[in-house]
Amino acid sequence: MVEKLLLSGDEAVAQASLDCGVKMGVGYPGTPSTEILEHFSTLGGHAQWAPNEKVALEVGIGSAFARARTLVTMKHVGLNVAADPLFTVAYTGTEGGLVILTADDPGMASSQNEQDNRNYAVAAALPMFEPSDSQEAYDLLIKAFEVSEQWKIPVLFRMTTRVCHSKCITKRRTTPVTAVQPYFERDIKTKVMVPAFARIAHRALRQKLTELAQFNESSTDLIVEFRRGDQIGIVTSGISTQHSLEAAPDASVLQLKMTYPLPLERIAKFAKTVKRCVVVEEGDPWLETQLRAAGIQVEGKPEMYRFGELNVNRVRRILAGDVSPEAVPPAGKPPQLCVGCPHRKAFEIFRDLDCIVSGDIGCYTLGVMAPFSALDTCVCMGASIGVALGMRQVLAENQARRVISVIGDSTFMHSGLTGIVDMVYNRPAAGHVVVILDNGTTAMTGLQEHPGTGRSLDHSSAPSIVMEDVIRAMGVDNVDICDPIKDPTAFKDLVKQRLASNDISVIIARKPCILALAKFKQYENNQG
Ligand SMILES: Cc1ncc(C[n+]2csc(CCOP(=O)(O)OP(=O)(O)O)c2C)c(N)n1
Ligand code: SF4
Repeated sequence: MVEKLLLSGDEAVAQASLDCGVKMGVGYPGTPSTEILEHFSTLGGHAQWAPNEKVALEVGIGSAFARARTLVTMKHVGLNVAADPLFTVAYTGTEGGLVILTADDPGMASSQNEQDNRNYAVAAALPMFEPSDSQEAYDLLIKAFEVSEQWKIPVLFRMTTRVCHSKCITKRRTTPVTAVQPYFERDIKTKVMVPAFARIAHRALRQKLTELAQFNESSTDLIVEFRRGDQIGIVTSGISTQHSLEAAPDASVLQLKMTYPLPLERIAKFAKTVKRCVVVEEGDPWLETQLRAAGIQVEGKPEMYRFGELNVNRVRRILAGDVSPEAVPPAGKPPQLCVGCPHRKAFEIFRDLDCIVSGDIGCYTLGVMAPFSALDTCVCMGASIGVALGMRQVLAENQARRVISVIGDSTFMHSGLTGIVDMVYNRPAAGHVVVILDNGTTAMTGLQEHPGTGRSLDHSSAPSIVMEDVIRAMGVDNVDICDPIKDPTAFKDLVKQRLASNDISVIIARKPCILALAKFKQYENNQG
């Protein structure tokens, strides 16, 4: 009997990973991908958080070099962090299946940009799959592993917020998997990317892509044609498939599940069977550009639909060529730091001291909101330190002295350490002050563990990196730990004193996130 489960796209990926014998799940939290590894771990799979996405991919590459089926997960911007190993693992390939899951966030429900990671498939020359619901997420993940192993190539698996978080009935496969015992076999020419070997590998990669395009062209399950009329044809993928099927009941729809390399012959054939062929896609005009470059006559969408998510109504408007202003959704309640959040006191103090706050990404980004309005820059994870150091190097002393870096504990482990290295190495004349808001968790993405919490992904006990020890060892002049809630005056005086000196200083404001307190207690109890 086929087991049916009500699963979100993220849960379906986790279930498929378990069912197809994934030995290693590794990633870094980020909405909307976080639940995948958490669910995989709950199901009994081996899952671990890496300090950041680059390390996650590198761990994944090693595991796949050793022939283990490996899933690496991250949100879309995480792939920027992991881009360095990404481009070269395309050359080396892996013996074990390697699927790199990127969860994109069109509309920026919880992100700093809405980059379209389909561009990475072309840039890194990697095959890409795009499911449109949980069942497809389940089936395609298994397919992605099969393709990865057949061609010894990593596969990009692109999900978007709606697919990650919407639930639907998902049928589980029952075919047992034959587990491969991981082992490593030396093959220097394919695994050591010095120029002489990389030149050969690049040609081999292009050959694999030619074969994969043929595979896609001749597949029976990766291209689905919904034949419903010959006036309008829609070429689409991912969640836009669901919107298109509902928005245009008389249109024929060609759904692409493997979106790179594209099955151009099949698409060209489809386009000829309809009077008007429209590409419906969220984000960049990525598909449209590729089809046009291949000489296929398609219409795209007006520029206004490049921004935000699509929905059924917006797809109707695209098909009608409607560029009239869209109804503005009612403004929701703006997000705020929780009442009792320990970050609050720190931001009151930065505001009162008129600091130029070089901020970072986490709950504390909300220090930008009233009544604090105490965040002057926020670019990407870890940037609070580098950006502030750049300011300190060029500003006149009266302004330079006001610059302060504010970063969370998880973000510090992710990409703050190298900022400290720069602070010590390229010491600004007026020194610098970094404040780490250490609330003992990765609060913003749902209270995940990180290398400093002393717990693993499943919240069991683990070794911990003691940030103050590491920072002291790096040669920072002053490293102080304080509790801004218990003694706000002492915290304020300390910040003032450090800003006035030419020292390089780190102040760790240590106070647990109030939403995490009960969980911390529970983890302690579990560990006896
Ligand atoms: C490259 C990248 N990866 C992941 C994320 C998702 N993300 C945003 S902030 C954050 C960490 C927040 O934790 P912390 O710095 O400890 O701050 P807190 O929310 O606990 O205050 C994560 C994982 C991101 N924005 N960018
Ligand atoms: S979840 Fe925790 S860190 Fe985030 S705003 Fe609430 S109390 Fe503050």
